[in-house]
Amino acid sequence: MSLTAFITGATSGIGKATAQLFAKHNFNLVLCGRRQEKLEQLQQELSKITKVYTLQFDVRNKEEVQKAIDSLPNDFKKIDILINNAGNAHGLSPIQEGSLDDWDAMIDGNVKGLLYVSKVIIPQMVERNNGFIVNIGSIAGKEVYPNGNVYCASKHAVNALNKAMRIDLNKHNIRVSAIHPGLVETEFSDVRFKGDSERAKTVYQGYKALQAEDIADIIHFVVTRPYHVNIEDLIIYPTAQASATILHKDAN
Ligand code: NDP
Ligand code: 8X3
Repeated sequence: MSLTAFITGATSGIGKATAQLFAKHNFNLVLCGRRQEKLEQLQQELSKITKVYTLQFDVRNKEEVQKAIDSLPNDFKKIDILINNAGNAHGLSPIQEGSLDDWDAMIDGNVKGLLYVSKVIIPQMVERNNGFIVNIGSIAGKEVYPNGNVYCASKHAVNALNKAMRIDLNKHNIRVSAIHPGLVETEFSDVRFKGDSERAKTVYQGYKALQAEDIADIIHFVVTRPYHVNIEDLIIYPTAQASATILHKDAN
């Protein structure tokens, strides 16, 4: 029987690539995001190859999260794999110049949103004594870089929660892993720079950045190990990147 994967932030980037890859491998999919038209496009594309259900909600709104997950039809209620991927950076400025709205968006989305979704889904995994949670962190959750302040804090929280989940869920036979990418070319920088696509483009110029498909491939590897194998976490860089702050541009 096919496993069901529940992917937050499936409307673009890493989440979308993961949905596309998992569909090819016959996972049933619950795909989540705020942009309804993107969810519909994915539903159309992927329901040709697997069973797909979409849920439109904002992870920052705990009532919406609960209502959306409660509304799942019977065929999709049993979630085998939760991929906590939804998140973004908002802004890149010294802490004394940071915007409170940006800070709220990052703490509420990247940290509290991940918790709200997990809180609704974990009990069924505990009850079944089986399940897998993949948390998408970042190199920003392992290091702090200039002007990254609150985004880095939010991803350090994801790193801590990943460890916390593994400890607390250990006796319930639930696997918990984190993926910590470096620079991945997605809509991430467009969002960080609030639609300034020229500035966003420069982030990925002068070297070959990771692509969303590279990370999807790693996520698929992690969730397809035998059940007794649990990868704690993985850091993945583009070859041109050596740390959060060391990037070799224009090498060729
Ligand atoms: P994208 O901007 O391409 O995708 C972000 C996804 O998250 C979208 O599907 C978006 O959907 C969803 N999302 C954002 N905020 C919310 C919200 N409040 N409620 C529901 N869904 C939300 O970026 P990436 O694919 O790059 O990002 C995915 C994850 O990977 C994030 O957690 C990011 O921090 C992390 N990451 C990214 C890296 C990079 O360099 N790109 C590197 C390391 C980690 P919608 O707008 O439809 O709601
Ligand atoms: C995204 C990668 O380096 O912009 O998490 O923080 S970085």
